[in-house]
Amino acid sequence: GQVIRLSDYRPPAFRIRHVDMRFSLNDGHTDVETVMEMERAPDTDAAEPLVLDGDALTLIALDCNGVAIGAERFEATPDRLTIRDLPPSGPFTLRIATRLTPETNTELMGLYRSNGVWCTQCEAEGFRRITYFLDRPDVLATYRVRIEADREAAPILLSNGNPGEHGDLDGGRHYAVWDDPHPKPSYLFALVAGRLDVLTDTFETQSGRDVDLAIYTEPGLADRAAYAMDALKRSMVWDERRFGREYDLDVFNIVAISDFNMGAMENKGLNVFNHKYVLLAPDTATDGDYAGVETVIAHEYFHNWTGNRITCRDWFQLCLKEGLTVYRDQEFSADERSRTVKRIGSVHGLKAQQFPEDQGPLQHPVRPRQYREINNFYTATVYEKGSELVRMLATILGEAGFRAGMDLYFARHDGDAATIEDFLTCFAEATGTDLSQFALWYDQAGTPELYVTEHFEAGRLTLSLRQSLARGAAGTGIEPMHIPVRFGLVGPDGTDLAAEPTAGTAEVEGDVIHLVTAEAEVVFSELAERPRVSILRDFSAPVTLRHEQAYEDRLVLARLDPNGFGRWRALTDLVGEALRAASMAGAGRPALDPRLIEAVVACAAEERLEPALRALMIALPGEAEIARLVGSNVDPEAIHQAREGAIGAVATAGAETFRRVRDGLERSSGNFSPDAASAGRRALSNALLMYLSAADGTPALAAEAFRAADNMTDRMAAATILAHRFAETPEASEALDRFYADYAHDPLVLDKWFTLRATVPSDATLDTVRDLAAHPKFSMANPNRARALIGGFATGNPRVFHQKDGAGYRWTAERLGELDRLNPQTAARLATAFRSWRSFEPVRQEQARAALSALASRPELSRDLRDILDRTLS
Ligand code: BAL
Ligand code: ZN
Repeated sequence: GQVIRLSDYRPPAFRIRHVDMRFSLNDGHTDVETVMEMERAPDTDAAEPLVLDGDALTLIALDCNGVAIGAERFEATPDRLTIRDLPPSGPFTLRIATRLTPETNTELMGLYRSNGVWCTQCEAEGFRRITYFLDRPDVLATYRVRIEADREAAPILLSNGNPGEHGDLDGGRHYAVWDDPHPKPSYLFALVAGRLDVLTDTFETQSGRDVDLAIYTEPGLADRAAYAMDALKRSMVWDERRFGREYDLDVFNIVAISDFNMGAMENKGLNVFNHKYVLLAPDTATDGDYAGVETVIAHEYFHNWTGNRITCRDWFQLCLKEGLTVYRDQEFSADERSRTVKRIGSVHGLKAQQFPEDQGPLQHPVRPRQYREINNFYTATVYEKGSELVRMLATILGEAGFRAGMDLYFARHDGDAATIEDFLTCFAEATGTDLSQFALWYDQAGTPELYVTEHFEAGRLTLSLRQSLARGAAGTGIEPMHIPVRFGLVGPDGTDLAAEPTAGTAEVEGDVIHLVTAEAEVVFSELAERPRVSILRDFSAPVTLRHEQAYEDRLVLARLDPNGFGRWRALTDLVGEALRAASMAGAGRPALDPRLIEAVVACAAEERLEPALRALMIALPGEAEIARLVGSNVDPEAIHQAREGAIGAVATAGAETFRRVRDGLERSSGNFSPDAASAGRRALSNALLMYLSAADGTPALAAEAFRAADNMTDRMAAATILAHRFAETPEASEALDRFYADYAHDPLVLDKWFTLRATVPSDATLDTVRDLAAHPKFSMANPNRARALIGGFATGNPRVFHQKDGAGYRWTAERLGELDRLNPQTAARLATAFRSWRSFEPVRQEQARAALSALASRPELSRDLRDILDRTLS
């Protein structure tokens, strides 16, 4: 495939001011007429032909200013339309007619049908599957869209912007017109038509404008959108209060769709969602699902300003909207729920997803410099690390400085297609800060290591900090960066000392050390006793911390660091290191230090910690996380045994405490509430249930919990314990059968059942996943179902996926080959499960290489999957 480079960026040679579209939707085909008001960009060659993007298109008609363009003046292929001899100056109108077959569009890009509903996905390059266009984000136009369809088949007709006229047509058909007054790039175009139910509400903006809100679902499901609607209204309030951003249309519509490649899409005024991120009921959705809906609803809404009003100049700037919008949704969740718990979750996700990406063959900078397939850059690096960079800006500039920079960004770039340089310039100007070194974070790939040592003598504490960055697969720079290091000096009573630095080579502002050189020191004097150093609080920079700290100090911090994040980190790092050592030592039960076990157990009972935080403190690092800590020559079987041994040890030591704490927790009694505090109690209760079941060694407790469950969180937790820890017991089979019987009609719950079965860490699971792939309810064409089975297995079952004989790899690779023929984007995404293959021991490495090579040798692979495989194998 062709490599697209940032350094080759050129502004478009033509402008499109306004787009008028007519869609005639029919069973089996859709006719599209697009009328574009265009002109040449100033200073471009008057003889330059117009080259429009297409993808699998059929041209039906083409004219300019109302006159058909002769065949000698244009050339149309499925993926390009070249037109010569257009007017050398001044405006002109181009009309293009295309005919589409959304019914056969299994890629789910462009216009397709999901359960009979017509819908679109245009980001990044799907609009070119609807009409020939300058399908690039720096071409902004206003749109007017007229949709015609059979009234029975599609009573609801939606597009971007505000509703215009609508009415009946002959033959049982009707039409609706939509006007979007805000110039937008084509990737934000959307159309939805079909039989849909709706949940409506209203919102009054801070300036007193009324907005009609609507969430559309498949028939009979609108009541499951209530929490999403609540989250939407809270998001609208939050963006006004926190960033002064008000909504700007008369309507805000959301549609929940069954077949969707992404989580959701921020199309202007018409967000289209994977129904997984809209539909909730206590009986079908877990607390994690509720939190996910809140996050995604907020994220897409926040894009209205960070993404839509200000969009990206080109796709290399993707983090400009995604990193910033993730930061905004994380802050929203932190404000709405528990800041500490939210931060731990985000950091956990960053380390699980982004760190392996940054340290493996798919490494790329937050702002990539080149790509072959942009769909493959909707990554944890662009999103999650991108968000961390915005968070560091906020830490470096302080709350007021950050807000001033954001205000300037909104004021200056509203209506623009902007770059990272534009963004950073606003913060630099608003605060008088030189951010040129900070900008390296966007261009240098990899996870910096932060080394910290301490020296204490005669009341004087010296902290020595050093940063280093290894050159990885992306081959980008390794210059020292600006690393904000939040810290605290914890006194013996568990409070922070108010110590000011008295000397050193790094600037310290409040509780932040600004490390801008390769090495620096900070000195604190006249300390009455040696404090415990709590470093990188709140994970103030996305680095790997190498802190040489006495084991005793770490145990103390795990018990009394007043910073909740610091406590969690101290404890889980100690446990992680013990599990890493035990895994590397090979077979045999690990000797977890009894004091560490005691620290874990004590957390469960610590009343002053919110239950959600206690649940996080007592959870042992997962097998994938331990594999990451081991780093090379990884043996997943040894990791599994080590972790199981540690669970057994904690369970035995803690059984009494755990039982007492669990009995004392207020349990839900029919009145389910998804609020954070209630969810936290369920999380703790279920974490304890896992340990109690392990201590008991029988499925009895979990089977009882499964029967008693009155919500999906508890039901799923019990089913997971049964399926994963007591596989092949009658209790486990009974629960799985019951679960299937109760939910076979509910696709979102059925996805959970597929994943639950695919993640059982036992030898029989390969046969299970083979059977599941042939199950009547399995569909490769539905991305959620494919992800539930293939993704669940490949990323959620390390022991069996990485089975030494390579059978797990081969099964996965074969399924990816099948999926690729239907949906390349989803296949490519799932293929990233192989990204860390070189970190495993040699036999598994060879098995993975063989499976990947066999897949890569297929001649008919998509560009998406080929790109991932080439980079993974290189
Ligand atoms: N823009 C793609 C989906 C999202 O990040 O919101
Ligand atoms: Zn986004």
